[in-house]
Amino acid sequence: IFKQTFKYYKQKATQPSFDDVIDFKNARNLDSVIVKQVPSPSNDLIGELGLKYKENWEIYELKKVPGLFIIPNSFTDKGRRMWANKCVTEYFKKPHETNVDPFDDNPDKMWESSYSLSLLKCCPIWKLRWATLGYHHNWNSKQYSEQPCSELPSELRKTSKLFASMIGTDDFKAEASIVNYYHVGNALSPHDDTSELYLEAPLVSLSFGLSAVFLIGGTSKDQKPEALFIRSGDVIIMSGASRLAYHAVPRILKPTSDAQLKSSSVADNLDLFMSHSRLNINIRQVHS
Ligand SMILES: O=C(O)CCC(=O)C(=O)O
Repeated sequence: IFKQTFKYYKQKATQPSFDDVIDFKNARNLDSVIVKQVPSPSNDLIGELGLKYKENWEIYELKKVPGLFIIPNSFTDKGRRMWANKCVTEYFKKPHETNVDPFDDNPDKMWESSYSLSLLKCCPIWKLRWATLGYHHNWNSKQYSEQPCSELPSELRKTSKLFASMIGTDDFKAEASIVNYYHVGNALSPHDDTSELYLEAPLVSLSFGLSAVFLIGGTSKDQKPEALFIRSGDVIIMSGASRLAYHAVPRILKPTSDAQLKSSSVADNLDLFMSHSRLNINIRQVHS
């Protein structure tokens, strides 16, 4: 039944109905969630990590998927730019691993002549699908490297620790991160995350750029998943029972306005890229 729902939201022939999708921005289907408030982090940390100043932070938990928390709209515009910029200028470079390693000898080639959307689509940056930081996850063997391939950047460590502490996990150790790069038409098939050797720790996931439909069910594919919109700046935490739940990203939503700006600088290139892409950074603890 998970696969059916996945196919429904992934379909290209007709646009699926989003009536049942939990939507925090437009306050739809929020009877499926429980909300609680947690105190705001320190101002220093908020500034450094590009987070929003809020008196209290609201955390939502899915009633049907206990342990799945969403903290919507957590980053400022400047913060989102900072994170997006790191994904497309730093996180794919050696010693981190990516699916486009041949370009690592000259990472600046990633952006070569990307001054319009059609040119951008020819750039190596458009072919980037994933980067792994810290312990490298081998996609075929589904095992982590014995030693970390790179140091996990401090902003990833601090952000994941902060969000883990919001759900009461104060000893989270950020050891591995996967950055997923998506464009309209891409999807991530139903899967569970069980490669980590310690599965009690939560997984913290940050999203930037285009919105997506995210599905999360239970430990069996026979369980009907819940569908929710994930938007730029939303944070998801998978903990407890939901940590082992099947999940998927069937659909990346098209840009609302057709951003076709002509770019002449690196900053404009980032805007062009981000208005046609979704970035997901998830941070994991591998060992106990
Ligand atoms: O892109 C997402 O929001 C989910 C990513 C994910 O499930 C994964 O990397 O295992």
